[in-house]
Amino acid sequence: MNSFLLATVFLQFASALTLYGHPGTRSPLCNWGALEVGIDIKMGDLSKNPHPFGQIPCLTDDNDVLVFESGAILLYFLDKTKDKLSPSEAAAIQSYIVWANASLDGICFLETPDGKVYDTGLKKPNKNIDKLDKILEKQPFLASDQFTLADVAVASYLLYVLQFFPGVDISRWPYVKAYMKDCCIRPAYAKAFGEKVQGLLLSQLESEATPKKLFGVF
Ligand SMILES: N[C@@H](CCC(=O)N[C@@H](CS)C(=O)NCC(=O)O)C(=O)O
Repeated sequence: MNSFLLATVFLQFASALTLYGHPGTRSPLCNWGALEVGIDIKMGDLSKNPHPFGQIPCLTDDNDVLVFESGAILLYFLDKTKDKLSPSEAAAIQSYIVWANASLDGICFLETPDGKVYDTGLKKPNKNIDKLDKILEKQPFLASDQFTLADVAVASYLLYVLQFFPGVDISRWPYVKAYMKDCCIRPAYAKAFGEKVQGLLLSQLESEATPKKLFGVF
């Protein structure tokens, strides 16, 4: 092997992004984001998960970079790909990623004081989701007329609600519901979450019937 080839192989190995995660948790949303923006990641050995609080997802890059919190991982992907975006698009994507984690998470998943998800706030009216519906009445995606990491952040949480609370009635937000379908139908969603999850969610988004409970701990 000549030295150029050796250096190329070394660089590829050195810059490998490793995600510590598991199906049925938040980590597939990071796989979804990586697939959508064309970033290669490999899955790490969970027994070596370096997350400081022992949670998933967690990402490492170049051996000395460690990113935890699903939103921070999406922001890391944004940072690596933002040269293709205008400053206003990048700012909007960043804002929606933080909004998904800081506000939408608490609406979608109601937790006991010890952090166990016991219900979803989408069973009741919500003024922020009303506003989201109004935004999505006017535009197909959140930060641009194209699908972006903003949509990965927001749609993944909305779709997790259907995964963990199947049959929840979201028909009071028709534009949000249509948006969830447009995001769920994407090939990268199926690749990250599995075709079975995608099929069961799409059947909920297309019909009023109560579907089967899916697996997973959130
Ligand atoms: N806000 C964190 C939440 C991470 C989280 O709660 N992860 C769960 C799986 S979805 C977990 O690792 N639970 C096990 C634990 O907390 O020990 C994020 O978005 O990454």
